[in-house]
Amino acid sequence: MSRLVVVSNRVGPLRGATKAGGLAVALADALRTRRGLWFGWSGEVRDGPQGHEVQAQSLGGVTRAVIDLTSTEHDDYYNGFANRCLWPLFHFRLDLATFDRRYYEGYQRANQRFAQALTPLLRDDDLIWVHDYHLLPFGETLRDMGARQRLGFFLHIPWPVREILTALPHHEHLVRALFSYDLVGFQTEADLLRFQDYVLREAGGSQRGNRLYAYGRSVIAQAYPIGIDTDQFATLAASDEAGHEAAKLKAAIFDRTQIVGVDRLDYTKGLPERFQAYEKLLELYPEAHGQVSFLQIAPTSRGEVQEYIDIRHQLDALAGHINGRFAQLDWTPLRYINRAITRRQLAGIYRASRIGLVTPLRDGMNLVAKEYVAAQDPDNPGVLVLSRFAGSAKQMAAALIVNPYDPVGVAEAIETARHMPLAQRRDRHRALMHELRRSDVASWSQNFLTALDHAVAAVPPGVPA
Ligand code: ADQ
Repeated sequence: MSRLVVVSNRVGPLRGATKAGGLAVALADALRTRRGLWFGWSGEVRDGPQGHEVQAQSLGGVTRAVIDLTSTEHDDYYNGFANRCLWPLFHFRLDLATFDRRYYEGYQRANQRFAQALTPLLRDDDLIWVHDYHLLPFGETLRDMGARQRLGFFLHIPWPVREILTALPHHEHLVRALFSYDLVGFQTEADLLRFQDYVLREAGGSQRGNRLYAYGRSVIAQAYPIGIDTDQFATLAASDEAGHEAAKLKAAIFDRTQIVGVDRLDYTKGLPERFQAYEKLLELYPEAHGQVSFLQIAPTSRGEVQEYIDIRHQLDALAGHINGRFAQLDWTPLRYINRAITRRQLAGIYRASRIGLVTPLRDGMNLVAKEYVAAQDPDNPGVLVLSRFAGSAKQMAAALIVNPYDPVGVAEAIETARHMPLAQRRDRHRALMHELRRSDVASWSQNFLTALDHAVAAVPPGVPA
């Protein structure tokens, strides 16, 4: 079996699996099986020559190799092009995207430095798996440096529609760079279709099965919807430790119906719209007053970026407004916690919540929706209210699917969830769990790696360019 090399902007821990999310665990598992190497940014910013050194560390046959970013790289590559340009654009938010040539050049340079640092560590028969929008050109850069190994890429966020993508001054360079990979994976069929649409219509390429031809090269493009560690998470949620967290929460809300939202504080997650839908619920259904309690957990993320500072202020104001308007001496309608919590706490809180609100405006997949379902008690499960714009909505049709831009519709769905009979809750939960077990995170990484194992790099003779 070839050695696996995973490349991602952030490198997960090799130990401490219960603290890390499902993705880090799944990648660490795949790396252990294949005695692999995980390469990327250390998470540290350091100027000066020592930041250029690769720091490597091995544990149980897996090597973790990282480099620091300089402050300029951190500003231009990470905060700049990745998070102020590609992130909003790929989430259909052209209005929030900043186009700055300096950011783009910084992005290219950082990708180059990553490739330079990784090249000496590579072996001829490695299988290289590159992750996410920070590293779109990484494969091309690596090939320019002579790499001939099989190279795969997975995009965790949505692929945008052609009309939005073409607003990016460097769109062609970035798409062309993807053709240096042997296999490109997307979260959903819809993302795949939008990618194909760009290749066929904008790049004048062609298609045969799942192989796309353009720029004189070819690549296999497929959808691989990511999952969670379903059974492991369900076990965690049923554990005594998680039960302890659930009991604490229940003591705080008495026997009110708990509604929960858990997200990174990001404008793609639809948080102001969700708060407004909750306000609408309290406006339309006065009988719900004192009967429901909404807990939103949203730790600050990318806190140096202006658009994230803005959304945080907006949420602070909305939370204050809703509580000011509806709170009673013995009832706080909305509790908003601006902090990260442990996975055990998370599992307990999901399980103690009768309604899970997952209402992003646009999301590659959204793992919170899957975790919420996996954490439920199968005998008395809660109800998931899920945005149609989350990648997970296609696989989770047994949830209550909503349009996050419609506060009345979301309020009505919450009300339906509040009164849903046990038999219906169980049926929906069973259907959702069936799918979550069928496509968990281990099968996601296995499917991708099996396809990459078999991907052929060369363009067969006589195919259209
Ligand atoms: P994210 O945008 O980060 O991921 P999501 O898929 O929901 O979104 O994953 C978030 C993870 O962080 C979950 O495992 C969740 O439990 C955890 N988390 C969130 N808030 C937390 C809190 N307050 N405390 C502790 N943990 C918290 C990107 C894409 C998604 C895609 C994933 C994986 O944007 O669409 O599903 O990658 O591919």
